[in-house]
Amino acid sequence: MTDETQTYRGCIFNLDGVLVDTAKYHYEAWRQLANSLDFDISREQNEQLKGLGRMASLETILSWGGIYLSEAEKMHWADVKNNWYIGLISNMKPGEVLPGVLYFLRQVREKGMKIALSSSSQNARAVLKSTGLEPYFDVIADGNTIKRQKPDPQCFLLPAEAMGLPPAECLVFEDAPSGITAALLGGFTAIGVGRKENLKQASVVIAGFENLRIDSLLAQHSERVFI
Ligand code: GL1
Repeated sequence: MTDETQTYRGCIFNLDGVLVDTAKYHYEAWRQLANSLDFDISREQNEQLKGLGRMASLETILSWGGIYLSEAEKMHWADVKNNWYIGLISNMKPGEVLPGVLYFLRQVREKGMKIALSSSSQNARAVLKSTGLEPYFDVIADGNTIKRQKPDPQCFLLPAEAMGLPPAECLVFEDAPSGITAALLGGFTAIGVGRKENLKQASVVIAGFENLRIDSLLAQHSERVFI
């Protein structure tokens, strides 16, 4: 049960690189695509793809390689990359959930808060299933339902609405700078997951979920009083 003084009643989590280490598989598959077109992409460039959906990622990568493709060719390469990615995630196990995530999700549940996923990936459900995370979520918004690219706040407004909560009562956990901007534009409190220098706009930045207490996060944001 949430108590009456509790400001936040829901948490919205990004997936790739926040709850599971799938970001490395996306990078591997995108890199394989770039290599097939005779160029390479670096880890630094890959950082800039964070938060972008499939076609927007492809467009960005092609522009780095100076490659011009027809719409039909782009669809073809997006499918090729997706098949590689699906191959890479097909053997994912619960052990690939990032440290501390399960314990944190349980704490959120015990607080009586709702839990939603917000991911630009169309493969989000498959990842949740193979890692055993799916039962923790009340709401799943993914690349099949979210149509606008971050920093548009649609990616968080949709799951908040589906949880029946206003943005002011939700904490968003996000690793992409464009996702932090999206959360703030939508009126959410943004918790950055990763390195402070990349996530300057976030209210708080955490390195990950290991040893993280929901109570201490709620205490840090208790200035917003729920009426
Ligand atoms: C898409 C992109 C990935 C990544 C995710 C969001 O996933 O292809 O590189 O940016 O969105 O985390 P997918 O192809 O699975 O829809």
